[in-house]
Amino acid sequence: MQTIDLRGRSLSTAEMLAAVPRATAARAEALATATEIVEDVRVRGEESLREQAERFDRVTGHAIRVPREHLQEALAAVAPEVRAALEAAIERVRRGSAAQVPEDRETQIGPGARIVQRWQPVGRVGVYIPGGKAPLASSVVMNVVPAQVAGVGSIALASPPQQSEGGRIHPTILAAAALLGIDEVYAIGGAGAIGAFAHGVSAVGLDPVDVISGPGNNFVASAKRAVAGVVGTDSEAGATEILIVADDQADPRLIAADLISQAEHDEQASAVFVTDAPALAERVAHEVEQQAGRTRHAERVRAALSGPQSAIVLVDDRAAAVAFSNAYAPEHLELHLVDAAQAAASFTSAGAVFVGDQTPVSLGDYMAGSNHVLPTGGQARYASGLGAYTFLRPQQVVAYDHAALTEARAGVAALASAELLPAHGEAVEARFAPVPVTEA
Ligand code: HSO
Ligand code: ZN
Repeated sequence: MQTIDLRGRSLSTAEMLAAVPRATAARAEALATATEIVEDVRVRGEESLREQAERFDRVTGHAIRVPREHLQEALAAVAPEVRAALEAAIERVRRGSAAQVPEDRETQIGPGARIVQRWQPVGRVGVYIPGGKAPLASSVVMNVVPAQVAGVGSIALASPPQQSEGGRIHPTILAAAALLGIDEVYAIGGAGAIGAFAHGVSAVGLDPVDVISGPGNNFVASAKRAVAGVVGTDSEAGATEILIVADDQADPRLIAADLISQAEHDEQASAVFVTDAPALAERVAHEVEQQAGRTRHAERVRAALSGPQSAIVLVDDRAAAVAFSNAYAPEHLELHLVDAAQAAASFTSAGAVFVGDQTPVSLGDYMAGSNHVLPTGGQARYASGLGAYTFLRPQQVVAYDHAALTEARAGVAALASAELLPAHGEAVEARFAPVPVTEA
């Protein structure tokens, strides 16, 4: 890992971001291809999906709509410890997500004038789970549970057909879906799945959804952009990021292990370590070298850690570490600080904050009860992770009686006339006109 020494320098946000630039995906090209794929699915439906399966997944003649028996077979075959872990994760994420459902609130604007702020679940959700480098069964939990907690009545899931599974979806993904009671599952991959969810494919019984969520590569993210305005989508998840802030009391072994844990996802993953303790920085660099050589995906990890998107960053003091972290707005932020619990309040821009050295990101990936679908690429400056609220729409329900309308009558008349929209005023006045006598 490169070391970047920012000590003695006062940098602007732009300069801090330039010091450790994120890996940029080739978005423009992917967007053009993804848009074509989505459009082809809209126009040609099942035929297009089968062609894509042959081309991208090397699978033909598979069941696009997964039969219920396949789900049950996968559930029966899953290792007992994996099943138990999935069940525990579901329970914990369900409890964590319940706090994300706001209470409806009624406001009395005046006597007889009521506004109820209610939170309405969307009707139907499509969850996409990729099949690439790792079969992310935990992502099934992280997407489906908040939708269920929000009260979404209809949830469908799609994941690519696997050549190695005879055209079926990865069995652990199927098992997770079955455990969650999801029985509408489709073996469709990539941008095609996003197009299918957005527009529906009647030949396979797939109705359009209202919101699409779930991780995916550059093409999946681009396809989500291509269907903007047709359906809602969760925020685009790019390559995983971890930023760790530590003081001189921290344990370099744990810091190295956590940096490597997220570098394991992707060559493009960012692992950033920020400290004001130069001796610790050296020990972390050494530990990373040692541990990276021993890990299963050593090559991928090395690529991620040696890229320009990963670095050890030396800063003057805590304030500078806070400034750097808030400017960077990482997907995951770990605080290895003696006063981590109090310090957490200063770190305002991160997808999720992991407090203290007993709270590693990989706990959050599976079992913490928090959600692991989090904003990457600096989106944490303005966006949040996936939660029950992703599937809820705030709506205002307005109810006035005649007396309350009388109170507002003059205001509507004045503003309607000022805006040259007299019919607006007349609509209110109609409530005050004498009832016309109809002749028999
Ligand atoms: N760290 C990933 C999520 C994940 N990790 C799934 C393991 N499985 C992005 O937050
Ligand atoms: Zn992870």
